[in-house]
Amino acid sequence: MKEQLTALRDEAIAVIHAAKNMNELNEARVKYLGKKGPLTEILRGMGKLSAEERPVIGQMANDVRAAIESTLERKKEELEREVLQKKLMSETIDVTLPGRPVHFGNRHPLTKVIEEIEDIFIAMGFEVAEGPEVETDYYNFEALNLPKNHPARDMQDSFYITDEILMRTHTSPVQARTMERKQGEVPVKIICPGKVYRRDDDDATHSHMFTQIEGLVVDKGIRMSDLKGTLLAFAKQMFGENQRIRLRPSFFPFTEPSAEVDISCVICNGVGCRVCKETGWLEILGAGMVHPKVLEMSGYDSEKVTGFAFGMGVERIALLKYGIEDIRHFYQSDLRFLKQFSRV
Ligand code: FA5
Repeated sequence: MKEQLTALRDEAIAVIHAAKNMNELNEARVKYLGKKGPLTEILRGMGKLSAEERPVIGQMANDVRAAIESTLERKKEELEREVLQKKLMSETIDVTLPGRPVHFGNRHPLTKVIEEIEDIFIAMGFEVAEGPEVETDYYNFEALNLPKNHPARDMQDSFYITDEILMRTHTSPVQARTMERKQGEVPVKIICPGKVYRRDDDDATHSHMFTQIEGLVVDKGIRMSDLKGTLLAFAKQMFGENQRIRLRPSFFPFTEPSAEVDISCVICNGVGCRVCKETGWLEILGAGMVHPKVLEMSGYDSEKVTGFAFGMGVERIALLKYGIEDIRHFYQSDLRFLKQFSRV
């Protein structure tokens, strides 16, 4: 029996040492110390031993159990250390590795231009107003002196939703909405940036959705020269001190007189080039003195107050500002295009 115990101890210790992980170690514990294990078997057979042998074998069995348990314990600690070591190794941070670059986004070039234009007008005392993109026929046309079936409605081909509701074709309805809200109070001095929609075919200079900035000033004694001075100040701040502007007679049903406003070509400085079609001038907006009928319809006495208004196409201004050749770049979400504006 002594040999059996010694052999059992040696075998158990060898198996424990060979265990590669906690599972194998637990299997060894159950195998050698479990209720059905060989040690329990030997202890059960002790009854057959003589009275002298029993304490000796009993003591030896206990020693074997203690040896197996302490070997198990040491092996367990060893395996736990190994697991910890592996974890530490896998989580080691190499502080000498180069960092991963962080990609910063940047604002869209149109947003930048809108903010720049807003800042220029805010500094001149204008407030920023807003209006809905889905607009009623009344505000988009009728309140601007464009009754139903008026031929000038053809100037702006529209996306209708119902007979009375459409996507606004310009930011001018905000003029009427603002004047109505102010209930005859002066001064009115607002700009309104926003998206507008027209059934225009997309090409290098046209888009079916584009951005306008409307301007409206109403007060006692507002004259055409105020309009001209305001737009000249804007052009100089936007494109440089040497900028000149010119007003050409034009027609809008909501202004009288009306004008198209050109700036001297930013590419050739007015000499004449391909961009300005050799004229030296580039058209950037429509403007005029608010039509008395429009003032009256929105609750102002056209005998007492006058006003000027303008509406500029922001994309066209951005094209000139950044020398971009095609308006469609603004809407294609091409990162190669957009990233060029991260530092401007
Ligand atoms: C208007 O929309 C008038 N509401 C402007 C106005 C306001 C006049 C207040 C008088 C008083 P017009 O249709 O010309 O006018 O458009 C104004 C500007 O929008 C144009 O000068 C041009 O820069 C821009 N624009 C017009 N159509 C397009 C288009 N399809 N794509 C991009 N820009 C456009």
